[in-house]
Amino acid sequence: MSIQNEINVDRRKLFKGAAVTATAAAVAAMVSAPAAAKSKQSASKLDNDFMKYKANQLEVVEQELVQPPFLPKHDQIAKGKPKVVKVRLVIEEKLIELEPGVKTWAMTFNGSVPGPMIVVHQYDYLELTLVNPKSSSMMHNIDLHSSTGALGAAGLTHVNPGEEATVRFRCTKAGVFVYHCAPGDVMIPWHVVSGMNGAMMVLPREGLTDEVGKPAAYDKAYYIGEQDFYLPKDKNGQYKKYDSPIAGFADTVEVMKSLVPTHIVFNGAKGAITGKNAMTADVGETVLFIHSQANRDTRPHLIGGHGDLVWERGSFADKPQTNLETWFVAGGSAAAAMYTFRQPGIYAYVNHNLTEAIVLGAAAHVKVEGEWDNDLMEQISGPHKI
Ligand SMILES: [Cu+2]
Repeated sequence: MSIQNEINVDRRKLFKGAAVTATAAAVAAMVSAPAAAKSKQSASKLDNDFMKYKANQLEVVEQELVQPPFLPKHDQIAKGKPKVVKVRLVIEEKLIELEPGVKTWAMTFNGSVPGPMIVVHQYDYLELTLVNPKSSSMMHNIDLHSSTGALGAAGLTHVNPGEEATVRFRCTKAGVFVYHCAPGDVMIPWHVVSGMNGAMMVLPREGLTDEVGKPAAYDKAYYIGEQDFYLPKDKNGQYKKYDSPIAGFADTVEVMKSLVPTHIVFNGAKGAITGKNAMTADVGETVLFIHSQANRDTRPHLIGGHGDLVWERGSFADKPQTNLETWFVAGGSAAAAMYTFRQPGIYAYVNHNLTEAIVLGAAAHVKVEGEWDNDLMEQISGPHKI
């Protein structure tokens, strides 16, 4: 047995919870040198042609963020060297209407629930300025799951009302990721379920690829942010109203503890992505749907369509799954699904816990125009008496 193997055997014993004897402690000390070398080696794996450029050598571009379900203008295939992509998120605490007559205090990035989608390419830097206007009533920050570093930048971005902070990080992982406010303790879930979250897409530099590695471009992309809300009710079963976010804090936490949401909606309100605000596509167009849920598991389904390619857990380093009927989004993550529409009509895009979709609000529409294909579906006989 080599020295390295002996060390490994002894490490396993150590981790099995054997009492730490003087001998074991000595072995642990011996282990530290090779372990350090190993970690240095794996860290260096990140080095590549793109990582050699540092932020001060790169072009700086500002990304104009837009309200969901839309994405900011972006190239699917990166051009040239990485860039420093600057974005500005302005916090806004505001009353929003979840359904007619039912208002709640939301905490938002740029005024929308969810916050805007940010799009960069792998190895770009994101330089994010978080602005907390004087008009806010409390401190906020941002934890970006796309970033690398303790607390996902949350520890570097605590901003009190009247303050702003800027953080820059290298986007080393390609995929779709959640970001959210995380000010500490019970404030974390409260801010998150008050709408203070969004998503970011880090595209591979060569763009997306299918299950066999062929390019997989999209004609358009939409961002659906799903949000669970926990609204307190009075003795008569009516939703309570509060003069400020903090006034509803204690009652809301009590409802949150039940883990039973009163509303589960897409883009901040029941029906927000239906009717004149429905997503649109033409037959033959390929659409990328990005779906985030910062707090709770969900399961998107496109009624009458499929997920041709689905990055269910969000990582673009993994091959997409193909032809899924429903896909799973773990709470605290985002997923991407690509579909080429084959038939016209109004498609419902839902959380396929159908109570959550139909009763609580997690449903949207895609209006698709084009020629109907009878070969794919045809009514042979309409409803008539048996
Ligand atoms: Cu916050």
